[in-house]
Amino acid sequence: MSKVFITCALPYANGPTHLGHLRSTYIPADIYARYRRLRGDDVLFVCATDEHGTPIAVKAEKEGKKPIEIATRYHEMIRRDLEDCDISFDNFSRTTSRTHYEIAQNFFLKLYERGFIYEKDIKQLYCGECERFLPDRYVEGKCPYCGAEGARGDHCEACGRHLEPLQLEEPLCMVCGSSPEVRKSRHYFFRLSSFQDDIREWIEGSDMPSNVKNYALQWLREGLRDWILTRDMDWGVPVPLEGNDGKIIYVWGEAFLGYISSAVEWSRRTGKPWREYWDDGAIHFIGKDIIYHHSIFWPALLMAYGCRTPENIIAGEYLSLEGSKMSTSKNWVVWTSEFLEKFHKDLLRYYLTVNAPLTRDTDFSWDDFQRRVNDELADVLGNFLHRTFSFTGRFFDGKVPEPSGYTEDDLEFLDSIRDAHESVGKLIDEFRFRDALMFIIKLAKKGNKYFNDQEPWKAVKESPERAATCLYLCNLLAANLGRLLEPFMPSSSGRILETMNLSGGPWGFHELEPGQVIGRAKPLFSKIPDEAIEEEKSKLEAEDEAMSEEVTIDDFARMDIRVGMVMSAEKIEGSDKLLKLIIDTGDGEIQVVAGLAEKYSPEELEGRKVTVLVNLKPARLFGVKSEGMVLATGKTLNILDPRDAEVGERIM
Ligand code: B3M
Ligand code: ZN
Repeated sequence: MSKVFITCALPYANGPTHLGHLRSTYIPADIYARYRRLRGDDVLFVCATDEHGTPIAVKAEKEGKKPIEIATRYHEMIRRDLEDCDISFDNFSRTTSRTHYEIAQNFFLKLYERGFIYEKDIKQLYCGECERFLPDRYVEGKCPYCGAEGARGDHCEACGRHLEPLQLEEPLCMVCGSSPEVRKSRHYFFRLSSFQDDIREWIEGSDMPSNVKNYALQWLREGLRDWILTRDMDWGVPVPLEGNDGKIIYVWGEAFLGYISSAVEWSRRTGKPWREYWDDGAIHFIGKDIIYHHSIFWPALLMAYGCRTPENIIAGEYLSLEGSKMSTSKNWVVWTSEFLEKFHKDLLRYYLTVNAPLTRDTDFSWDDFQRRVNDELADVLGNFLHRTFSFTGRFFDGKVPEPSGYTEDDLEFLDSIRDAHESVGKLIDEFRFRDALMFIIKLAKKGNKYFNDQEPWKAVKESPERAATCLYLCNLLAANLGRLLEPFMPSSSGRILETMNLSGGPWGFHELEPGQVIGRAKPLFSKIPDEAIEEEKSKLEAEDEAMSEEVTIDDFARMDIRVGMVMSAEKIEGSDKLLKLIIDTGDGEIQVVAGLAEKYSPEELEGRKVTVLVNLKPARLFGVKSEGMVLATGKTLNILDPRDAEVGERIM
């Protein structure tokens, strides 16, 4: 028996999970963890939500909430999503726990004391309006490489390149929209460059999958540069050194410690030593976008600390949706919770596993999902189990019959049942989850063929002992299928074994006693009707239309644009651009924050008619609620003046 420390990448607590997360990381990790437990290994399987970083802080600012409120909301949703998919974590924590803060700060201090962290003054973007530095996603601008608008301070979505805020052309503050200036600030850097040789040696000597190895070696050839480890922000783990108010540890400088802090929590609860699991080997399951972080940065941090590096890194590639890249901002995704409202979790675990090897990009398509569930789960696996159980019920009084006089065919069939656990186990050991699951389906297919060839419905009248042998072997296969499926589809596995009045057990071939009582056959996998798939497809089509550039009459009609009257106007403290307006819309007043202060004084606007979009989703600007939008020209800021119209009239 060996110990193993298994982790999943920590999901950012800024949104619920979707099928992409499950496919690349959570389902494969869970298959592996369950399998190792069945093998009798001592498994510690942990995760947590990653609750720092600018996406959460920016989202909080937009919603007028505290970052911890956003993080708590999504922590709960993510926890539920993963539980609902039967992901069997031993502990699921948060990087905002007190334990995590302590561990992350101690780690930072130790690296500092050992001389692996040094200080340096660097230039940063600073927003004078908001009086703060603008890290990562607090700025947007034009990408210097591809020219795309809306590139973020850390990343360009259009060309996929990593960016630094200072590289952006025409940068704008994401909070107030003004142009930031460049200022100096003191920061802490990690000496990543000095681990070049050690990391290379470690990668070359490891058994990591080729996608991880090849990426890592390519980056090593390009040469490692030191990493900035701190940010000027208040949302995060504070830098644990004197004189650093307003500085935090960069999210990637502490998130990894979430693996450890989650394990420490588990140790406190169970009294078992997490460190022994780590020292026996850690296996990280991640998505391919963070291979750099896990294969270069994290092991270097561990080396600097003087701790064992991970044993393996398994990186799942991307999942697209109906042929297009998934995008949460465009709602081109299938959310886990929405999926589970309609379909059983095991259908998801099944399809996302058999769809393609983990090391290849693949696509989620509703038609293909339906086809595989209907053809493989219902027609092959479900059918085999159903006919076996109902035949046993009808002709053998619901008890597994006694076999006798094995023929060549019987023996060959028996052999394939006997060898299955070993073959499937070997594939799982190699992280080839798709091949492992397909092996099981093929075995069920073999079961169907055997059943057809033996024709027990005839034999039961002509030579009952042939029928008994056939049904004995079919039940034996059913029992073993039930156990083989446990890592992949734990809930269905449980239902198969329950029907057979069996319980799960260690990984390996299981005998079956004649006389075992088999319960009534219930259909295990039903076919997905076309209508259910059509419904999902039309939901996506609606998104697709919403995404297209053209606006339909209906799109336009959804906008409630009216003639309004400005009842009062005042400046917003701290902003040269914004005014707070109270506008009469004909049926009630709304409050609007408008960027008109550079053109109009409050007095000039009071009592004037304006054109205003009244059903805009409310947002907060400078902490002030805004429920609509006053229409004006882009550069010259001239309001569209409907002086001849009545207040409350709709524009259409
Ligand atoms: N929170 C999620 C991601 O980049 C990130 C992972 C952290 S793992 C230590 O996919
Ligand atoms: Zn600003």
